[in-house]
Amino acid sequence: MKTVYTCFCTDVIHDGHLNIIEKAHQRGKVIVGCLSDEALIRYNRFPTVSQDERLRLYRSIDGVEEVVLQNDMLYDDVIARLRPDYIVHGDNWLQEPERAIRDHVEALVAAYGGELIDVPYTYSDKVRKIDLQLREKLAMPEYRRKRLRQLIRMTPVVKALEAHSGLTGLIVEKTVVEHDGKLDQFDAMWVSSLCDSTAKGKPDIELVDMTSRFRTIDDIMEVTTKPIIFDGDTGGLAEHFVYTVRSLERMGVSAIIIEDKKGLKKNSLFGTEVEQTQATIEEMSAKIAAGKSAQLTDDFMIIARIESLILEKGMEDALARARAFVQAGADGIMIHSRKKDPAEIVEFCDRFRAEDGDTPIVVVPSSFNTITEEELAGHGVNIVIYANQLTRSAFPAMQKTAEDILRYHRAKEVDDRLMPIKQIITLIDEL
Ligand code: SPV
Ligand code: MG
Repeated sequence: MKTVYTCFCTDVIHDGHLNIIEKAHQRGKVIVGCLSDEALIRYNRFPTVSQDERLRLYRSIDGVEEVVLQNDMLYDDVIARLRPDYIVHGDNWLQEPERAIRDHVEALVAAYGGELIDVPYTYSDKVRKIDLQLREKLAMPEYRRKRLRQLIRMTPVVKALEAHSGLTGLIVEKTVVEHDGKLDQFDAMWVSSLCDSTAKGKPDIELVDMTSRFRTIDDIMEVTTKPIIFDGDTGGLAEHFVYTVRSLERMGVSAIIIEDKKGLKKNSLFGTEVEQTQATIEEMSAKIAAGKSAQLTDDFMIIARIESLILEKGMEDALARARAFVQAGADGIMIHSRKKDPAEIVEFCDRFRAEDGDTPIVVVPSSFNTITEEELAGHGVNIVIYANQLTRSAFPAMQKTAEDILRYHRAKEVDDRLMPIKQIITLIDEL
């Protein structure tokens, strides 16, 4: 009896999957692989049901002999173990970026005389609708809100990129790349105060009010499903902060990060070049505690951001604050630095982790940008935020275009570096 292997990464079985099982069954004994959560979130979209539920679901399909867990999006381990005569997959993976995975699998099976079969993908209204329903489910506040905590458990490091509009939200949502044969994508969005303010042409001094910041979140939420980490600046007065927490929680935001500063907040990357006042441990702890007692779900996170290294108050001060803020109820600690050398961040993370193995650590490597996500994770970091890179890449490109149109009195000279009109009008999916 021949063996046929297919790997699923779906939460719902539709006609397309049944067709694949049928085609597989015609050739022999069907073994279905269930892509693990950790691999799935890089390869495809976030699961709406647990790994165990997916295993159970696949086992219940008629014609499936065995279900195994596939821990990597590359099939090396599973193929070495099972040596299936055939591997069957929908032909949608002939397209980029999945094509790299497909070609890798083809080479693996060819090496021992196996065969890869690309089954025509089932494009039907029913399949399209199921796909849309899954997407909508992920966008619902109750699913989106808890997703950050789920991600922290599922993946060694959660990767967030800034978004300040529907369009930048879509970039975070949809960008998938193939690198070294594997696919990768961002996990979450960071609604940066710097980029939200900059997009509105305003300074990053808590001038853009909460109503306006919520409007930005709403624009992003309308077109995305990934979880949102909100940059809450100082959080304002504790009496106001509790309302912010409730609003964000209701909207489906996963976390707010508040920094231990008071008075006129300036952007941290100014460091000590401008006057900035750090809140006392007691003031910040009281705000965290007020926020925690206002929140209604277990999903939402209040993360305390420590500015001691930015304000040159020293490592001991940073660590003392971390301890106190966790004690006050903080669900995570963000440690910030504007040094190019990551040494002080690494030292903080190592020392904090030595005494606290659980509390998530968040870092924003804008200045210390040579250290990799993997290295940061090795020092106990759970969330890496790329806080402003989309804004900083878009602005010079737009400015150069404006200058060149003025210079040449026409737009021909800039056309080569523009997205084609045809592409921009089809960039946004319509329902
Ligand atoms: C932001 O993105 O607004 C931040 C991070 O707060 S930083 O600009 O590095 O202070
Ligand atoms: Mg900010």
